[in-house]
Amino acid sequence: MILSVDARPYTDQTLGTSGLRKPVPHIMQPHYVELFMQSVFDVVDVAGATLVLGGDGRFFNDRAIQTILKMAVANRVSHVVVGRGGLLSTPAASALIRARKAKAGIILSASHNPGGPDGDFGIKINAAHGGPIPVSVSDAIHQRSRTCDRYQILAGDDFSLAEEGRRHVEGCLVEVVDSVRDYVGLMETLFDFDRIGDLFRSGFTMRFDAMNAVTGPYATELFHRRLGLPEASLMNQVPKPDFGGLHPDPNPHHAAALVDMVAGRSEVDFGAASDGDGDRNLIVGRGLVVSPSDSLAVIAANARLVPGYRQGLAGVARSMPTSRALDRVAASLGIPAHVTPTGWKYFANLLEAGLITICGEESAGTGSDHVREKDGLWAVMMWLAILAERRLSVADILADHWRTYGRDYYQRLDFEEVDAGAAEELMDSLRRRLPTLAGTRAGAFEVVEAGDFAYTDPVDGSVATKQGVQIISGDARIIYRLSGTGTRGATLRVYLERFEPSAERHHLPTSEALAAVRDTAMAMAEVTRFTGRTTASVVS
Ligand code: VG1
Ligand code: CO
Repeated sequence: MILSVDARPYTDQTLGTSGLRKPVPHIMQPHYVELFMQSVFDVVDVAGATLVLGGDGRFFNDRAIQTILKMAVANRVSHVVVGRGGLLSTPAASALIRARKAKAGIILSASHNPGGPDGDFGIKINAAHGGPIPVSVSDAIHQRSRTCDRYQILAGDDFSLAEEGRRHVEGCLVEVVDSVRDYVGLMETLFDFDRIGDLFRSGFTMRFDAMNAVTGPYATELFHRRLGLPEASLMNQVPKPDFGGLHPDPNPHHAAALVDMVAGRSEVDFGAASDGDGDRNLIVGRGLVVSPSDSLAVIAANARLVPGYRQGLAGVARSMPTSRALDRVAASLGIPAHVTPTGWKYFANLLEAGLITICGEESAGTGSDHVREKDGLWAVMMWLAILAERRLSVADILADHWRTYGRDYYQRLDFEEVDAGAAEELMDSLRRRLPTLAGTRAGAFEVVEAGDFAYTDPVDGSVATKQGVQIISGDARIIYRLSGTGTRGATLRVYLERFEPSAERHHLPTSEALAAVRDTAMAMAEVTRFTGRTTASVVS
């Protein structure tokens, strides 16, 4: 039986950089998920459509997925493809949307944010191309949610998601699929598994940290069962609703155990980790953590060594705050390098139009045209494939890269949970001073260009403004922007970058190489005066 339920609309269902994201107690308010999903179903017009549904297994994943399934049936969706146990990584969901020609995908995740009853929950909506919906659609969903006061839902028992299978309910086919199989099949089309297996057989050692999140089952199948990595080389590979208390953000701060083992004590050759929903990656070598911006540049420079990319790259793209290391590779390959605002939706358009093959962000998201999302395990596979071909250490691959292109020292400072009003004031104050900043000097830093990043999408013509304040001084660059994924107060991100052409100066600790840029960045925006902070909460 289909019920029609009346409820009072919520007015705060805005979609940020990556969908709806809220603290768990907030999202568990009566009818909150239901009204949001009804708005999605109304805007996307799902009657008769195929949908893909799954999540990263965090607290409330199991409840939300039942609600959404029952609402999908009530809204006359004709086919729902759902991951077994309610699990799907973000890149696996993207692949399934494309393979099944679904109209949309619903991914239950707050990505790299902590989980558990006091953590965060999120709902990401993807389009038929497999990537995040464009801003025009997320705006329409938010608009609809402001007045949506009734939703349709199937009354009855929960669906069993424990085993693969198909069930028809009220004209809707609910199909539970293996969450991993299709994804690993896709990896097989891109990589030479035997060559990577040879690398492991040669004595090369690795640790992969799934951070108790969704990539555990994927990593077990891919690295252990298919490529022969010993199971003991996998860490935290069983998904847990609270991520075992870990914060599943693969950066040196939150993946400290892995970083200490590989980069600190040099106990293994290669370490990698991914985030809550499996779209980010961290790459670590003996004695060093690879900066995500460098990782992107190395992957692009070496892509032709990998079977899936033998024919070369159509173009590449990075988000504006990502370091310019990628641009140097593109210039040397003679291919276009696009610069987009933060968030994968912009890349999705470029990928869809065939303008780029590989793209990435400084926040440890890297991906290619095999899906329309960033893909953590794909990035790890790219590194393994490159290491298998070149048989150099991670440190030597980087040193060689920097010798060829120069080194872009890079660091991101996150000031988390600062007062939202104060953060806005800081940005407003900077924006007001932009016209007068060019030509000013702060120590060695002479401002050549100062602006607020705006982007016109070459594919759909949409315009995004106020995407981050960028201050450029020849070889150095400072960027300020506010996070669109935080759920408590505001998070100010300050990005620091300096190009160093000379190989003799490629071995400085990053914080030392960027000390002067950091001091300038703190002073120019008066970070301490506005936020009360002298140091960042997280440095990555
Ligand atoms: C952050 C990152 C951004 C990334 C986004 C979604 O956004 O900086 O690069 O695309 O998270 O990642 P923000 O607005 O907080 O800086 V995830 O792994 O949600 O899917
Ligand atoms: Co993520």
